[in-house]
Amino acid sequence: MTVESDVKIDEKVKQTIQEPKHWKVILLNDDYTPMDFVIQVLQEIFKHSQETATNITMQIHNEGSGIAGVYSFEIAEVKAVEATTLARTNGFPLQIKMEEE
Ligand code: TYC
Repeated sequence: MTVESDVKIDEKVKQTIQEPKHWKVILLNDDYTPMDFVIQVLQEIFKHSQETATNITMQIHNEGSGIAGVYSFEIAEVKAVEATTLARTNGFPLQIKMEEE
């Protein structure tokens, strides 16, 4: 004896696509890293103009910290490492942190 049955599969696949999170790269003030070096880092690594790099540097100097840029986690991490490496190579204690937006 054979039993036949038609089974209908009514399946909905739930798919949610998450936008990648944004990460702030934040530079912290210290007493030893020269202003010109911070301006150079903001221009070379974070692609700021001379003017915005100078403004951000002054903000860090006066208020304690400032945002260098906002990126995906991977890009933020690479830029933070590049900036830290450049600072250490030059003997400066510049501190950089990342924060989720
Ligand atoms: N405070 C430093 C000085 O007077 C300048 C400075 C700016 C250092 C920004 C770090 O992230 C920084 N030379």
